[in-house]
Amino acid sequence: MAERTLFIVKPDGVKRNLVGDIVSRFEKKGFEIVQLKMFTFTKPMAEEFYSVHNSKPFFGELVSFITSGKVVAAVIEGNNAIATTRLMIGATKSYEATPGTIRGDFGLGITDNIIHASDSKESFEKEVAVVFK
Ligand code: FUP
Repeated sequence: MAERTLFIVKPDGVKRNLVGDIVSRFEKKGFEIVQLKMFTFTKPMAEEFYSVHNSKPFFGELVSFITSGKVVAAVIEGNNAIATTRLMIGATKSYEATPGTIRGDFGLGITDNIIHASDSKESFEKEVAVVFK
């Protein structure tokens, strides 16, 4: 069933010139790119985007990192988009992510883990409203 999700290449991915490789993986997998944009998160946008984590000890670091440089956000569409995209990005801790996934192939960090992707329909709807408003 066609479904939409959102991914964001984080500031570390943009700085390391990984945007093309990452977008290409989703295109080659068969997803349609519905929206695509480069921008820099403001602090209020980042706090809203990550509000589910606002009581966590790493919240300040997370907001500081995501606002530290340009990001590239995409809405993509295809079968089972949310779960399939989560499989493609890999585990949160890049050093534990399976090789073949984006985090598994390109990084070692946790906060700097290259890519974000919505983890549910509710997250997608909330996140897309923040990013593509
Ligand atoms: P994910 O959905 O895989 O991006 O991971 P989470 O929703 O669990 O975490 C959101 C973001 O918080 C992660 F991308 C990285 C960051 N994070 C930390 O900085 N430190 C932690 O201990 C856990 C997560």
